Amino acid sequence: MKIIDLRSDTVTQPTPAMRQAMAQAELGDDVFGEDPTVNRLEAMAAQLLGIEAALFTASGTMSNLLAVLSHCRRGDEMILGDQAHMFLYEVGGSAALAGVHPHPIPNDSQGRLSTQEVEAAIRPPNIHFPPTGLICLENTHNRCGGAVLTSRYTREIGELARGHGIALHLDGARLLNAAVYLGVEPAELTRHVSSVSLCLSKGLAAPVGSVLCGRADFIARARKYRKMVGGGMRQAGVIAAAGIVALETMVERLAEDHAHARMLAEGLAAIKGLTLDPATVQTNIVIFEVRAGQATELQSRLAAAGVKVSSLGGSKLRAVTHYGIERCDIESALASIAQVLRDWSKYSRAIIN
Ligand code: TLP
Repeated sequence: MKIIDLRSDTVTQPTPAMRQAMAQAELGDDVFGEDPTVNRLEAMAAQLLGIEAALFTASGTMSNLLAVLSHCRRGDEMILGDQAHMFLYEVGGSAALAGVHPHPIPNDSQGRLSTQEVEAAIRPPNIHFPPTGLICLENTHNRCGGAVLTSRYTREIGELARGHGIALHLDGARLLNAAVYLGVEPAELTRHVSSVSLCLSKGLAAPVGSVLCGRADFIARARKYRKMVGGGMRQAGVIAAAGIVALETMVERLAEDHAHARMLAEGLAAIKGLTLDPATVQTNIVIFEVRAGQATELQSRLAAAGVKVSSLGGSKLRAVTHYGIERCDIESALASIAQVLRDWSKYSRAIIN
């Protein structure tokens, strides 16, 4: 049985060109700033995002943590969405390691924060309050089904942050999906932020890594913090080489993942027992619902039928399209999912009767 793995775009395998580039990469000690391949990747990422400097890190989680450490002081507060990856899925690192208190406000279904609510959450000077050190956005928004933030919206929050002298960090793990969806240069989406983290190991298919981009002084601080958290990686060019190939060759093809996600969403919406609105699917993430409390049960039934998805708990499941998933995989996943739901409803009827 062929397994169709839609749990995440993190499961992608490196391309043959990446493996070749990794084997041939010129290397040096990156802690001394002497790895030419890492230096080249950092320069490419900074240029792509129109930002002064970049730092290669082990993961998206590490980039986001370094951003918090470098923008804030211990005891500061950061405003972010209640559905943000940085709030929900990064092991509370901002609180545990940076000493920064999260101040979550609601994300709307498009992954946005309301400007009024952000403004209201900014702390005025008061002996009782932690100072607001950072505001965070996420583009595309993972928990909000891969929703895209536009450059206009990012500018709105950027201007608000700047007006209050507060840094704005963008978790851009899938920023290039947003740029491809909108048909804009990635730099359009980063013009109004102070820093951005971009993952190389999701839809871009590199095996490891993320880049954190920002002003040179910010990146110098982040570099020091990266060493502190054990992220100084020595001959890291061996993995950065795959990141270079990712940026050079894997961006345009994200459109295929988006088309596959749309096709998957339309198919899922037609299956009895599942609900979602396919029109809301913009990029490569599809969130769909089953009856309340049954997501985990459905996830294991689907896995047994060779289709792996993630359960988000309660009624929600997530499927992510990526490099390695073809149109025929979507067709066969849909056929298996429909069969699993038919069998499950027969079985439930049998139990009830
Ligand atoms: N997301 C993973 C899981 O952690 C949930 C996934 O499968 O989607 N920002 C965003 C928006 C992310 O989606 C992720 C990973 C990260 C940051 C963290 O990246 P890594 O896994 O490289 O630490």
